[in-house]
Amino acid sequence: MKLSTLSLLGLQAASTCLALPASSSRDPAIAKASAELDVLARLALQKTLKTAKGSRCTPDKIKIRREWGALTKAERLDYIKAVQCLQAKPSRYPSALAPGAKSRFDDFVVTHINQTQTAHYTGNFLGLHRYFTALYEQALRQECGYRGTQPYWDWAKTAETGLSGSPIFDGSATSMSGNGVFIPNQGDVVLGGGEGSGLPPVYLPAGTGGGCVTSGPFVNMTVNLGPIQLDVPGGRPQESNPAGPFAYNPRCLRRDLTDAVNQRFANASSIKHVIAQETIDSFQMIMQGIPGTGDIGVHGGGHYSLGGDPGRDVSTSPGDPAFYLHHAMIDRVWWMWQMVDAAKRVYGEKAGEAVAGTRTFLNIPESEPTTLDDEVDFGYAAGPSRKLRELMSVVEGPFCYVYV
Ligand SMILES: *[C@@H]1O[C@H](CO)[C@@H](O)[C@H](O)[C@H]1NC(C)=O
Ligand SMILES: *[C@@H]1O[C@H](CO)[C@@H](O)[C@H](O)[C@H]1NC(C)=O
Ligand SMILES: *[C@@H]1O[C@H](CO)[C@@H](O)[C@H](O)[C@H]1NC(C)=O
Ligand SMILES: [Cu+2]
Repeated sequence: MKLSTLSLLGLQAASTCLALPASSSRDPAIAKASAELDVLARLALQKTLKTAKGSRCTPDKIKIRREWGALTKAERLDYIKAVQCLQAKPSRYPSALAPGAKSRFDDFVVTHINQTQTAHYTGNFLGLHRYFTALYEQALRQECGYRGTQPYWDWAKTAETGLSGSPIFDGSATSMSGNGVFIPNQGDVVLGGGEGSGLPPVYLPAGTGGGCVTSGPFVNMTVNLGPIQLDVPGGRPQESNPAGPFAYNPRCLRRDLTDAVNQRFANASSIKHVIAQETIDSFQMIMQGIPGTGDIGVHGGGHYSLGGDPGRDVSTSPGDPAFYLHHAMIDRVWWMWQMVDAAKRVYGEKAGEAVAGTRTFLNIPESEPTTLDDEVDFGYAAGPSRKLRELMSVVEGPFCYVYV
């Protein structure tokens, strides 16, 4: 595809992807934020294509990641088929190391579980998850014959349509499966606020499901690993499999779609607010939610609006195949933020420019600052190991893609 066609495509995408009616019932602040986001996405695309020109990632090679609803039904089915294929391929983990890993899909869950404390609220959070999502996409392509790209979940869209009304979660054969069976009176999900944390808890409403997923392609899927740190409704303590983090624990996929969480924490204004941050430190903190503020950020907003098991488990969350659509959107928002000031925000070495934070979850226990030379390694799941520096641009290092 030619560069000119591509930029055109970007321009087109921005105007046609306003699938929502510009009706007067739309919240004007949301409508404004939404239009501003479209402009930012278009600018990010144009700037990225300019950088890519003359590099190894030439315009004819560049892959285009799209919003789920922008895929044709046939493309959605291709993606679903590839995920199911990965779930049917044998694990590469030695069973002594991870007895619960039964498939290639599970391999990614294992390595994510193993790195929870060194990959969230850390300096590598964004780069590591970018690589994780790309390697998953690569596994779908190389091991399962998928010819498309990793689609993303635009939370701003589902905040307006409702989750179960969206093509991602409507439970149809071309969705990522819908809600879980409704469990009444579940009670709030209470996050944090543990004794000694010194922080007030966050109360999230439960959703309209809670039980096993009842429809769509993943209705019979088995979640094999976890739970590890599963937040459950009713203010009960987090659930954790006593047999250990890598033990085999087959159970159904649960969902608890929660529009209120999506709308409150991951609407168009929330995304706009994240991208408006000046430093990488505030960008990544506001994205994940600053503990004690009551805000779980767009990252938490996506995870907790999906709900269920493993949706509400920070460790095991890739065990729900919708994880990768969520993290593609996280990656897209990071990319949009980077491209506002690419000279600083991609490789900048000064404080606040491209990387901030340390090697441990909220710096507990205290650790060294993350650097661009830190290694990102996913064990038996996929590789090779890369330096964080290689993961900073979507058109350099191992990557060659853009979002429309
Ligand atoms: C978890 O990570 C450690 C440290 O990198 C590694 O030694 C261990 O083998 C990993 N375990 C699994 C199950 O991946
Ligand atoms: C789920 O399993 C049931 C019972 O085996 C089967 O009838 C149904 O077709 C399966 N659904 C999907 C989407 O695989
Ligand atoms: C949209 O998100 C912002 C920031 O996260 C929040 O303050 C606001 O209340 C949300 N809007 C709605 C309608 O919930
Ligand atoms: Cu993660």
